Amino acid sequence: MTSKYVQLDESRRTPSRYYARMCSLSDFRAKHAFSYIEATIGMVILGLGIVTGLSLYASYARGTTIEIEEAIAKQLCSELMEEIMSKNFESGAYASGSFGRAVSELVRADFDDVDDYDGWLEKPIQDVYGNDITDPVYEGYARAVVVTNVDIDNLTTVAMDGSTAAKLIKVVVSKNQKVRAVLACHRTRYQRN
Ligand SMILES: [Ca+2]
Repeated sequence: MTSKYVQLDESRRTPSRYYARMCSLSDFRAKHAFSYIEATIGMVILGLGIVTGLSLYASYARGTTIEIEEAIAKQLCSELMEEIMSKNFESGAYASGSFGRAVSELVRADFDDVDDYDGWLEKPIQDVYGNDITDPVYEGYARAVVVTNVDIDNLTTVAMDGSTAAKLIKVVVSKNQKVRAVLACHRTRYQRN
């Protein structure tokens, strides 16, 4: 009985062990092969993720920089426009319809009417007295002004000097030669009913 039992057991166990060992080796190879593929795919995905992430971050940083520059430019636009709008429509010392600076109006502090600012270019940014502003926040910025006579009945139509009671004032602020803000306002000689 014992002998028979052993034979039966060996005949059944030996193939099983062999099969088990063969399966383990096969599984080992399969698992390792799969791991290499997974690792390769993982590295590719990780690499793509890093590249995409860096690209998105660069776009975000660039967008943030432009937004900051635009905010500063809008502030510079508003300040200069307020100054211009506080001046007279035209100089009382000259005939109605006269346009541009008088010979004596050499510096900004001398400007007394809105068209004195026509062709004004400021780089670096200056205060109202013509002093350069050295704050590094404003480094690289420039302000330019264009004043145009426009038809008072059609404010988009350019008019001849002396023929109209309306002027278009445009302030442009750029940073390193790139326009970051534009502000346009109209000024009339009088308030129409
Ligand atoms: Ca003037």
